[in-house]
Amino acid sequence: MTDATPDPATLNLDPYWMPFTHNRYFKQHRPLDRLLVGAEGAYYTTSQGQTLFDGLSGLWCCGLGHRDRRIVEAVKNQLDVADYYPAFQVASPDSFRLAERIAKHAPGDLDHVFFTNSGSEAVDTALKIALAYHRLRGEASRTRFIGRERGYHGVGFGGISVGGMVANRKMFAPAMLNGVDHLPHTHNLSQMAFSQGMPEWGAHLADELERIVALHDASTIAAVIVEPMQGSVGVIIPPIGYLQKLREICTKHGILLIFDEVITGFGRMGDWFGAQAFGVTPDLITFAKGVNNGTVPMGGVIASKPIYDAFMTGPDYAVEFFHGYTYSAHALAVAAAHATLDILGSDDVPNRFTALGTLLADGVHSLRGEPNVIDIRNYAGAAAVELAPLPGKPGLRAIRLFEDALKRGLLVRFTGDTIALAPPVISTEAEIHRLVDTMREAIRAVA
Ligand code: PXG
Ligand code: PLP
Repeated sequence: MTDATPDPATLNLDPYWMPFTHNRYFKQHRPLDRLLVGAEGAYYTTSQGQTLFDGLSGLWCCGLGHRDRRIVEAVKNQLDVADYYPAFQVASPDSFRLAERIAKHAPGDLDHVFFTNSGSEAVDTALKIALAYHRLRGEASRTRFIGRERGYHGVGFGGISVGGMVANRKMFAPAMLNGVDHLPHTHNLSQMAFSQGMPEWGAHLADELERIVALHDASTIAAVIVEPMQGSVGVIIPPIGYLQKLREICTKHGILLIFDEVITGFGRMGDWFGAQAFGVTPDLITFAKGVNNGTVPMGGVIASKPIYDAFMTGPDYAVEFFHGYTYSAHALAVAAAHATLDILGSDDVPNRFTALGTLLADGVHSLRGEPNVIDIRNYAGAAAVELAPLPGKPGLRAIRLFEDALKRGLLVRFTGDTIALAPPVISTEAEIHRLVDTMREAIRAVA
């Protein structure tokens, strides 16, 4: 806190409309331990001077930990050179180089990168690319998107239409994209509770796509969009063989497969992308968050060569894709991304997430048998502990756990009654043990 920072105790909380937050509760309770004033390594500092272990790497975005000097220097140096370059009709060499580097690590023939500023924008961009692609190829009837129950694809109108989190959609039903259908989600406690890694049960749920295709006819479907691992809804790991089946069915029917890798991209799954971790190559990948460790807003879409090529028609002086953002490939975001990719490579980050995942898995699965724990899930650098809801009050037990854990110096994320964990890759073995011990204490405290 600098001298110019107002005293948190008298701070006016009212004008800031907080995103995805219970504003009235927050502002009435004035939780000073939830006012963050600093970040370093795997920890935040609160306005009360307490340190909090960062159990979700920010909101899944700071996987390398906070303020790695190499990223900090890169952004500072960029500011000494240029603050902003327009993105339309001009670009910096660094933007071209960044696209080349990201394409190099993308799976298969995904080799062209379109930059956005968030995951939500990346999703809307990918959906627009899919629609335009089919139209350019003379298949303008392919307009439907297939999402998945419990999916999270951000908060744009496209993203909530294909998304499957009911609270995010119900208010906006009249403004949804037309013709969207949804695959069933793959979370089934009676079949897969306490699975370690990928559940063995559930690949057959991908066959639902055949039913949906038969219902609507393939000629009306543009794309299927799924998160390889569902993050926001509480870490739902794909069943063995499930994503492969989706791929086969999409290919068979000429439907594009979009992997929304906003959470799974850039190391968290133990590989550069979830696509490689799970061994399935989509046609489009959306990314954000980890691309520059959450340092400056950035997202994007990686498109396969055939998709990019389909746009490259018409007179060569004409714009091929009428889409873009003022801040696409923002100079500071690009600088942070180059430094992040350097670290991902030089520090062997994807493999270290696999190693961290082993520690995390051993730790979280030891919570089995603690009060009200009804499921534990994990894959590489992500894990979740699901609690039985309090009767008639879904979500309240997790809120209580969240608040109890904060008092013990641990910041986690809850969704429904599930606690999600995704610590930074720099976490030590002792820190992971401490994370699990704190979870155990908090679970017992709210029992
Ligand atoms: N797609 C996926 C798969 C995401 O996880 C988005 C799109 C949207 O990205 P933006 O940058 O527009 O927020 C996301 C974002 C959580 C949590 O607690 C997850 C996200 C965002 C905030 C919190 O799990 N995912
Ligand atoms: N609204 C207005 C009036 C604008 O002029 C612009 C961009 O020029 C936008 C919205 C879109 O903003 P962005 O490019 O940051 O998404």
